[in-house]
Amino acid sequence: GLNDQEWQQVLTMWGKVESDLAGHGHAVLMRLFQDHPETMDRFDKFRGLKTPDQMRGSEDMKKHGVTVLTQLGKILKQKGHHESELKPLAQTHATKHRVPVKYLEFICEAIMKVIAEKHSADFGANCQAAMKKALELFRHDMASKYKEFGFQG
Ligand code: BLA
Repeated sequence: GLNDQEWQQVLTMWGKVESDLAGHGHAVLMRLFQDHPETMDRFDKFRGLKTPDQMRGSEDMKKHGVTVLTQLGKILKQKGHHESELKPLAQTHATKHRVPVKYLEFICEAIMKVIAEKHSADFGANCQAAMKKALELFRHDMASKYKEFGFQG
């Protein structure tokens, strides 16, 4: 797990993400779909988006970005005691959206990159390491819940 100082670094940084949740969320999804185009196939609702310009202009993508980062923020704020926030998310992702653990890793990488781009001055090595640990914990716990729902991920 993370120690108090690491959680503090994570949540201080998250405060900066929350200053423009929609902008960060949209950038994360743009980055995810650009680096790993296959992840887009999970989304029926993004089927019509073919070009980066269409993605940039998509209100739907912006909205989903807010959904993603709002839920992730709720989880991070539990500082590891996130069972009740994580379980319903793992359930839909295992049984309905069928999102492989590998894709969770891809989006976590995209989140790290977007924070690094938008907040380079405040995202030093220690803070990066803390955020990476928090996202690894999230993924690890999602993966174990996946198994409880019978999805190998
Ligand atoms: C939907 N994803 C959702 C929802 C939430 C999240 C809260 C709506 C409620 C639900 O269906 O459970 C949350 N999504 C997250 C979080 C992350 C995220 C916390 O990406 C990452 C930190 N979900 C993934 C990944 C993909 C994904 C990596 O985690 C795809 C590559 C897909 N999420 C996905 C899909 C939906 C969804 C397809 C349904 C979207 C819709 O049709 O509205």
